Amino acid sequence: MVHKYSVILVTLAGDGGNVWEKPQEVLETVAESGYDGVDLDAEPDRIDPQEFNKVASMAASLGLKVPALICAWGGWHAGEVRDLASNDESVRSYAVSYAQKCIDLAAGFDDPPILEIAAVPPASEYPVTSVPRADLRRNFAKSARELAEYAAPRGVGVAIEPINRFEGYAGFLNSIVEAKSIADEVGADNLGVLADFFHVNIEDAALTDTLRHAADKLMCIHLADNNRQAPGTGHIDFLQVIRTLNSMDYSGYLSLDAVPAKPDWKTLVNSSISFMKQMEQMAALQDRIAAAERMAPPA
Ligand SMILES: [Mn+2]
Repeated sequence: MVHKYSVILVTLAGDGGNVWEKPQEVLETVAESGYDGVDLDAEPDRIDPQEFNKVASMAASLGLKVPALICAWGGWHAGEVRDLASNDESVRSYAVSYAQKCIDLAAGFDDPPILEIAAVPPASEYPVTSVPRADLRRNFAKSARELAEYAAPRGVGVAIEPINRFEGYAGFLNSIVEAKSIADEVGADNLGVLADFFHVNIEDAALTDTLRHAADKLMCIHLADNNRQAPGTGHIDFLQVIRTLNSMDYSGYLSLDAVPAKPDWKTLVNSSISFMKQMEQMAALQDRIAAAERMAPPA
């Protein structure tokens, strides 16, 4: 099965691949490497709409879709407090209003991208958050419901990305199991989960079991090896990952989310998709070998 791949462009920005500075070079590199899309930053108040539209149309002219918009959550990603799980209602509703503007941005596309949401505190409280986890869950579920309701008539999907305990709330919404239970509880058709292999590798059980558990709620994948570097450079079994996604008929994107971009952004972009395409070929080869072995030998 042939899967669809994208690159989260903000992951390249700190290592010489800033799409807002050199859109042509970045987008051409991604397109020529064989990707199907690019995930753009969701910063409607910070990125000039003209600049955003220029990059989006340049991507389209190179045959690249925009499957997802990437929000920034938490103090150090966002430079301001955007906390969908906050006990402070004014903080929570500020985060919801930011996400609503991002949904409006998504709705402007012919084929609207998915929006990624997460629970990230203003500052890490590892190893255990001081806010009661039941409060965090209630607050986040409320935000997720509000956003799913806002997004539905605009044709936008919302995907909950669990974040590992060191970056997110330590003890809350670190796992796919918890994200899926919130998506199930809210019960909106346009609300699902996003599996980032770096976070999943830290917090969940076996990766392939986790993908199967997410099942039809799995909207998007963030692609990296366990070391958050190019797939194939760590110890995740990507052949099994591909076999699992094939067995699920997964039709979403795998968006490269390896940070920082090492050894350099172009090598990361190039080598990641060539490795994944080789895994797809090996999975197909396994199937062909099995098919050949089921056939009766020639008389
Ligand atoms: Mn991610």
